[in-house]
Amino acid sequence: MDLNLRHKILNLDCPQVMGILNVTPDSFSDGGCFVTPDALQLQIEKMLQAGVAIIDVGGESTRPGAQQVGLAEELERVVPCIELIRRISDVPISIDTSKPEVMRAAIAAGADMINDVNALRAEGALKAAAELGVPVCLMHMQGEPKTMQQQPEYTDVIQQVLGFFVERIAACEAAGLARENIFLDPGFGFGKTVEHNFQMLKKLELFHSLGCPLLVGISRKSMLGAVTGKPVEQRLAGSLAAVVVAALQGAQVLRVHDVAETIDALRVVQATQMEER
Ligand code: 7PJ
Repeated sequence: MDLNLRHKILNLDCPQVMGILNVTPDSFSDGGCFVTPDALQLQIEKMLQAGVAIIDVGGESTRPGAQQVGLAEELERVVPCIELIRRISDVPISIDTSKPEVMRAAIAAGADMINDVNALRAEGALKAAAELGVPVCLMHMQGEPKTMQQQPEYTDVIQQVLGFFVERIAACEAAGLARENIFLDPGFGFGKTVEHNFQMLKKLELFHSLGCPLLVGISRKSMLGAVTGKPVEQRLAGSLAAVVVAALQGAQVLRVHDVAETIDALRVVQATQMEER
């Protein structure tokens, strides 16, 4: 299975690494790290050198309790960053946003894909994505970032997330998006308890049933802190273990902070999987 991005074709038969590039002053694990152009460029070069498949640029933190960011400010954060990456590389870029205006500006600046934690539910987002014609990632979230961790509740988290995907895929297809351009992401930590998150990770392969490639973001998340007792800056080993669990169940794209380490871990997984999926 190949994914057609504007700047490259990505082979999804082996797991690919999406590197997180947060240009926000308040992200939970690396907020404020890359706000100067030099620090930003260094981080980009580090990811490129490690062999990142996609760089995910985000200008609005969606961590629990995070404040929303205005349109002008989000544009000001992400557009120069995308332009900077484009000046030095043709690496595929995804834009982590829920705002249709940011989607359009980001694609115009050189991004190749839309990553929306709100699954294109904002007014105008479906239309923008359909017109732009690029691949999209639909992530599941219960509630909204400000309040989503207050009391997450499901009778069956996997079935309910699958039901959400069925509805969003139908909405996307009705709006003119091609199904082969849709990634699904169960949304670890987005309106889920630690138990919900591990139920989803344990049975991740069930999410393949809709025929779309899976994108998984677990890197450094609090579910890992809950079982290791480690603060966010000490969750690399936990993150790698989680990535391996996801990759063994066929997750196609892994969204991570630690690109080089994750690529090593995935190479080891791949060495044990000689036949193709
Ligand atoms: C995710 C995301 C995720 C997708 C964030 C963080 C919080 N996009 N954006 N999946 N998480 N697709 O980086 O931990 O899990 S922001």
